[in-house]
Amino acid sequence: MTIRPILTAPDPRLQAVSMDVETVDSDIRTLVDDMADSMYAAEGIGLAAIQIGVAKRILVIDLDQKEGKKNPIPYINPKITWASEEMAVFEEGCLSVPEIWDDVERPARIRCEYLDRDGKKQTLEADGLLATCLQHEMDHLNGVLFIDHLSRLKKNMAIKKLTKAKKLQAAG
Ligand code: K2U
Ligand code: ZN
Repeated sequence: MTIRPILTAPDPRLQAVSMDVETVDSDIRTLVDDMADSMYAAEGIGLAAIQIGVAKRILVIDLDQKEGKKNPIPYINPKITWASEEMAVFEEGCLSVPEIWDDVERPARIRCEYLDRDGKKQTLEADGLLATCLQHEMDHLNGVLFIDHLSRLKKNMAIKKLTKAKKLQAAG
């Protein structure tokens, strides 16, 4: 059980493009477990490895958290192979963009390929919150935050608020 600190914007490390995992081995499985521990500690439902400073193309998502039941699903080297023309809007937040929430429009349904924790190839068709969360997390793997999808004005306001919060946090 290792809870690792979650990077918060503004932080240049969150803009890194993460690298594919070559081999799904025990080190990768330990990283996946640490990601899940860190996500639960922050009361999130999804987390990308870059959010704990590791530039590998790995996500963990758990939409089923009920009464302490945990079912963290790892997605290693995830790729979107199809996205619907139909769009959906969700109010998004992010553990790396604290205290900011806003509507983001994304494809309503996606098809995704990924490796599971045994390195086995899986395919998935997702809609609803899972489709949104997968796309949000896969943005992280390309150094993109949900605020990058907002208007210039809203994004600049968000960065100003995040920068001020970081300065106050550093001042103690
Ligand atoms: O990257 C993240 O932090 C993942 C989000 C999951 C998510 C974002 C957008 C749409 C669907 C899911 C967090 O794990 S959950 C949202 C959140 C944000 C701040 C604090 C607590 C929870
Ligand atoms: Zn996020």
